[in-house]
Amino acid sequence: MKIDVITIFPAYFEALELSLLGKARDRGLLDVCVRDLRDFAHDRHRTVDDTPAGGGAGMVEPWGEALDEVLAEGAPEGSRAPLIVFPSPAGEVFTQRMARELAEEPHLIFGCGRYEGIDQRVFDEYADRGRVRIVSLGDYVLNGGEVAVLAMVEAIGRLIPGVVGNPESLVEESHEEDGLLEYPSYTKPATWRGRDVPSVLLSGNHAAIAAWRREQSLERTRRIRPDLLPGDEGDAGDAESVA
Ligand code: JBH
Repeated sequence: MKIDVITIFPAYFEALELSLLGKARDRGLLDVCVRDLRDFAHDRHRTVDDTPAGGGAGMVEPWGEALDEVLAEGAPEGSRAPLIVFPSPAGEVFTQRMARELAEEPHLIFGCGRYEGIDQRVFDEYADRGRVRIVSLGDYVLNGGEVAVLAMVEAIGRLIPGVVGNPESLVEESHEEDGLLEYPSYTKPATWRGRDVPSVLLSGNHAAIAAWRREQSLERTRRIRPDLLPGDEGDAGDAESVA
């Protein structure tokens, strides 16, 4: 998968050199290219604010030129038109379902705007010419799209085949499998500071363990995220829509 990121803070994306995604890049599974929006500014102060001091082209021009350049380069696979994603608190909420959809794309382009947003005409221009999605990480305020894009790239990147070594670990997680929260996990030793691992987990009875985990998932979901349960008001109840 090819991922292009346009940002005024390229340093945020150094984190993508670490850990699993860094390895995926080394192995050629993921090709991430981060570009500085300021390289497309028209003045020597490299202004990308919406009202440049003393007048000028403003912010629309740099966005247009940066996106045109990325689009002109095309994606190696080239088959499907790239999808442009703009993080914004005014977008549709990013979910595991959306991560799965985006993981199927050969080429994603992320445009990181400030909280105040990007000029509407930029969205309109590229929606006319191709595919655009405006996506929010959640109902809280960030200063800009960078942290949202980091989260999305991690959620999407780990779904690319080969990125996570054991594909089974992809399913047995909150929001996957059945759309419920994950059950509590325990490791060794069997007793730590007087706290025991629940005895059923040491019983070797796989059916009993599965039933216990299911009950724990349900109880947790009821208590913390009742909106995820089937039959809840709103559309999040159906496992497919959350998971
Ligand atoms: C994007 O994804 C977002 N969620 C919350 N705040 C934001 C601020 C700027 C860009 C977001």
